[in-house]
Amino acid sequence: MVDIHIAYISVGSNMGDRLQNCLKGIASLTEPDKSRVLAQSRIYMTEPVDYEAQDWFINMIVKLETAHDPFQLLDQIETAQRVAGRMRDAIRYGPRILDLDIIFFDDRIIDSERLVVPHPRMHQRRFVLKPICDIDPTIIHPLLKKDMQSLLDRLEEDEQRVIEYQ
Ligand code: PH2
Ligand code: MG
Ligand code: MG
Repeated sequence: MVDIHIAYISVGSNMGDRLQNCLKGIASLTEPDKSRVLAQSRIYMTEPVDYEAQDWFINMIVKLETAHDPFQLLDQIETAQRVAGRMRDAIRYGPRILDLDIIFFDDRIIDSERLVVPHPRMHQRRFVLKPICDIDPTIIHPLLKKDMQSLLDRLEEDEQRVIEYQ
C-alpha cells in the first residue's frame, strides 16, 4: 500500500485571466491514481498583501489527496507555474500568473531550504484563512496549535479585503 497524504494548497493569480490560471493550475496537480481534489473552497477576489502596488488577486484553497511526498508535489507545482508562463518573480510578493503554495502537508513540519511547511505566513493572511475555513475551520495548525477559525478571528477587521467572486 502506498502512503496517502492530505495537502492544502493555496492557489492565486493576479495577472492575465486570473480565474482560468487558477483552475488550470489546480487541474495540473491532479493525476489518475496519484492525486485528486477532495474539496475546493469558494473563490475570492483579494486585496494584495505585503506588496500593495499591484492588482487584486483571485485566491482559493484546494484540499488534495496525494500519493506524492512533499518534494515531489513541489516539483509538480514548480512545473505548473512554469507552464502557466511564470518567470522568475521580478518583485518579492509581486504580480504572478500562478502561485501554488503548500499550506499544510498532513501535520508535517518541514523546514528546508526549498520548502517550509506549514507555510510561514499563512496565519497572517486572510486570503488563505478565509478559504481554508470554507473547507474545514477546525484544522489545527501543527506549530501554533490553533484552529483555522481562531486564526482568522485574530486578524484585524478592516485589513486585507476579501470578497467572494461571483
Ligand atoms: N501572494 C503573494 C503576495 N500577496 N496577496 C494576495 N491578496 N493574494 C496572494 O496570493 C498574494 C498576495 C505572494 O505569493
Ligand atoms: Mg509561492
Ligand atoms: Mg505565495
